[in-house]
Amino acid sequence: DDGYDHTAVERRWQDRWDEADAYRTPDDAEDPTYVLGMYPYPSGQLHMGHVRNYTITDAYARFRRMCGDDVLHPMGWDAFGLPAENAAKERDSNPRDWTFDCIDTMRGQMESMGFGYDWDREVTTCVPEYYRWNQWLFSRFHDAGLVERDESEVNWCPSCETVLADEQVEGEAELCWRCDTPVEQRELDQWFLKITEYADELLDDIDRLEGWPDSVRQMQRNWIGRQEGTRLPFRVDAPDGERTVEAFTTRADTAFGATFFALAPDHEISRAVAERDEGVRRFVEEEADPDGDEPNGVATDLTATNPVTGEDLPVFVADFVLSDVGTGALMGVPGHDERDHAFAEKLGIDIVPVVAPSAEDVPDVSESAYTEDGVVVDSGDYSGLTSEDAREAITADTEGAEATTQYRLRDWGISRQRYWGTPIPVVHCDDCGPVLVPEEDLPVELPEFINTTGNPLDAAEEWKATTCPDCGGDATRETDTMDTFVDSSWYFLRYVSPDLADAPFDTGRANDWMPVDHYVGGDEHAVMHLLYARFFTKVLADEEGLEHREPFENLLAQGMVRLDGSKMSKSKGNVVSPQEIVESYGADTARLFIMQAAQPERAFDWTDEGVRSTRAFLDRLYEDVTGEIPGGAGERDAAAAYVADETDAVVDIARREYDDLTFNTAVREAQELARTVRGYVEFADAPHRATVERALRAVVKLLAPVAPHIAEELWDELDGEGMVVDAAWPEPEGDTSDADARRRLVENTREDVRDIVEVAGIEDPTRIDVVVTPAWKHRALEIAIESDAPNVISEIMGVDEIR
Ligand code: ANZ
Ligand code: ZN
Repeated sequence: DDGYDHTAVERRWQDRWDEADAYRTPDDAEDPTYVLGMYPYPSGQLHMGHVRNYTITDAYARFRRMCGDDVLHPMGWDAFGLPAENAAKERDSNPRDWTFDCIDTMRGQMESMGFGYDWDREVTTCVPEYYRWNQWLFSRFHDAGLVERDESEVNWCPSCETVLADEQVEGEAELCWRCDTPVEQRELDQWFLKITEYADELLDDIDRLEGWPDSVRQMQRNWIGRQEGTRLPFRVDAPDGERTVEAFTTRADTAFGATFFALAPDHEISRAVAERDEGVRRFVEEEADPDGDEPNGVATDLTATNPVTGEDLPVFVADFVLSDVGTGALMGVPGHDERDHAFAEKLGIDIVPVVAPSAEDVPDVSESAYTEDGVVVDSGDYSGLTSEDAREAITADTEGAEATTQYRLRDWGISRQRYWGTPIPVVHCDDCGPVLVPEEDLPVELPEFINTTGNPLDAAEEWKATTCPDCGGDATRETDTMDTFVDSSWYFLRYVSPDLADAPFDTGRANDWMPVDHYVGGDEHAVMHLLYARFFTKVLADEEGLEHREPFENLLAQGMVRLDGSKMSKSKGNVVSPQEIVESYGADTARLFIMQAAQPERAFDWTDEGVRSTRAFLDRLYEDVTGEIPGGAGERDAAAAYVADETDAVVDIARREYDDLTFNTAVREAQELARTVRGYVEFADAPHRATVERALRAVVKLLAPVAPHIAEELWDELDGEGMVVDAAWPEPEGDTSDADARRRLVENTREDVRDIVEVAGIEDPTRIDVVVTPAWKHRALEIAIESDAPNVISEIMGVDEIR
C-alpha cells in the first residue's frame, strides 16, 4: 500500500481552485491583509529556498483568508538582470526568450506546489508596461531634485564588464559577487539617486519598525552610519598658496593629541605635491592601496596648522584616508585611534595621550591607542573636562569649526553598462548635454538584442541615434540601464493595480492595501533591497500622494534549508529538487515537512526520514477520515468531553500560533489532535460520532493552510460545505481560558506515560503512545501493572495506591 494517490488529489484540487478562481483578490479591501514573498529572479528552477519562502506566505495568506480577511497575495518576476544576458550570449539567443522560458517553468512549478496566487496580478519587470514606470519615476525623481549625474569612481568587474554596487563587492579580497573576479576601480559618468537626502528619516524610522528582526534593523543602521562630529579648519601651505582644508572628526576632544595631518591620495593638494615630489608621485600613482590591511603613506614638505592649538603639524599623504568620506582629509591622533597609531608607528610620528580614564590614570599609549571616552588631559584650558564636554567646548571655541553630521551612506549609483535592464530615459545632445526623454515619449524600449562583448546597447547604432527633445538636433541615447534594484523598489505597489496604463500604481488602492503586512524573504536582502524600497516609499509619499512612509510592517527573514548541516547549493551538488519531491511524495508533504521542521526564521536540515514520516502522517490521516468512523450516536461521556475540550484548546492555541507565524507549533497541535482522536476511537467502547467528526474537521482546517490539497479532499469526505479554502477558521465551542495550562498538563502526562512504557518494557508502545488523558494514563498504568513492574511505576507516578 503506497498510501493515498497524491498526484490525483493535488491535480484535482488545483483544477478546482482554478475553475472557482479561488485566489482572486477581493475588490474591496475592508479588512486588508497584504502578504508578500520577495519575488524571485527567474533563474529557471524553483529551489527549496523558494519553496520555503512561498510556503510561509501561502500558509499565512490562506489562514487570514479563512479568518475572513480580504487578502492580497500576488507573485511576480524580478526579470531583468545579468544572468539572462549571459545565458543569451552563451546560447546566441536573446534574454527575453530565455527569461520567459524560465518564468513559464517556474510558474508551473509554483502551481504544482499549490501556492494560491492571484495570477491576474502577475508583475514581470522586463516588459515595457512595467519598466516604463521605472523611467517615469526616474523623471519624477529628477523633478524632485533627487537625480544627479556625476563622474565617480566605480567598482568595475572586468569579467562581467559592469559596474558593481559596493554591496556587490565581497570580502577583503573585493571579489565580484557573481563571478569572483577581483574588482577594479574606474572613473565613469553615472546617474545617482540621492538617497542621502533621506538618510535621517531612513535612520530614525528604523526605531518604529517593531515587526522587523533586530538584526536587520541594526544592519540598516550600520549601513546608513550616521556620525555626529566636527569639521575643523586647518591652514595648509599648499603648492598654490596657503589655504584652509577642513577635516572631519568625531573626536574633537582629542585635538591636543593630533600629531599629524593626512590627505587622501587623490586629494587635489596631494596631486599638486606629486607634480614636484617624486616620492609622493610614486605613492599616489603606484603604491597607495586603500584596501590593504595596513595603512601606508608618505611625508610631504607641507605643514598644517591645528586650529585648536595653533601648532604646526606635518602633512602626509595616506591611503587609509578615503576621498569620498568627510572631506578627504583628517587630523591624525595616534594616541586614541588604532589606524592612526599603526600609521604613526610605521612612519615614526609622535604618539601622545590626551584622554584618560581619570585625571590620575593617564594610559600608556605606546603599544596601542586608548580609544574610549574619558577625561581630557594635557589639553590647555580643556584639561579636566569629560570627552563629551570637551568636544562641545572645542567645537564652540574654535574659529571656523562647525558641528556636522556625516553618513556612511552614499548616493545610489543606478547606471549599469548592460543590456537587460530599464533604459535610462536620457539622450545626450552635443549642444544641450544630457536631456530627459519627455514623459509622453516613454517608454524608451529596448532594441533587439545584439550578441557582442560589452554592452549590446553600445552596438545598437540605429537605436542610439535620435534627436534632442530640447533643440531638435542630433542626439545619442544613453546606453546605460538601471540597476535592477530600481525595479524591486516599488513592485509591491504595482500589484495593487497591475494593469494601470497611466500611472505606476493607483494611489487610492495603494493607500488601502499598504503597508505590506508580512513581507517574507531571504536575509541576503536585509540591507540594499529593503533600504531602497523604504527610500522609494518615502519619496512616493512626498511626491505622489502615497499615505504610507514605510512599505513593510512586518518582515520575516526565513532560515536556510540545509542538507547535513550545509547550505543546499548547486556548487556543493547537494540540491534536493522540489519537483522530484512533489512527484514522489506530493506538494502537501513537502510543504508540511518544511513548515513543521522548524520555526520559519530558523535553519533546518532536510532529511529523507523527515519527509517520509510527514508523508506517513498524511497517509494515516487520510485513512482515518476516509475509513469508517466507528460508533454511532454514542455517549458523551467523560472521554468524549475530553476530546471536545482538547479540540477547543487546540483550535485556540493554533490560531495564536498562526497569527505569530509559528507554523511549526500550529501544525504540531493539529497533529496531536489527530492522534488524540485516533486514540479515542480506538479505546472508547462507543465513540461519540459528532465529537469525532468535529475534531476531525478541526484537524483538517488547521492543516489546510499548510497542506491545502489533502485538506480539500478530506473536507469533502467529511461533507464540509464548499471548499476548505473558503471555509471559516474553526472557533472553540467552550471556554478556552485554560488552554495553555491544559497543554502543559497533557505534555506532562504524556511524558509520564512514555516513562511507564519504557520502564515497564511494554510490548506494544504504539497503543500507549496515543494515550493522553489522565483517564487513559490510568489505563496505561493498568497495562503497566499487568506487565508486572509496579514498583518502578509507582516511583515515576508518585503513587503507591495503584494496586
Ligand atoms: C580624529 C580622531 C581621534 C578620530 C580619535 C577618531 C578617533 P570612525 O573612526 O569610524 O568613528 N576620518 C575622517 N575623515 C576620514 C576620511 N576621509 N577617511 C578615513 N578616515 C577619516 O570615523 C570617524 C573618524 O574617521 C574621524 O574622527 C577621523 O578620525 C576619521 F581618537 O578624527 B577621527
Ligand atoms: Zn539639444
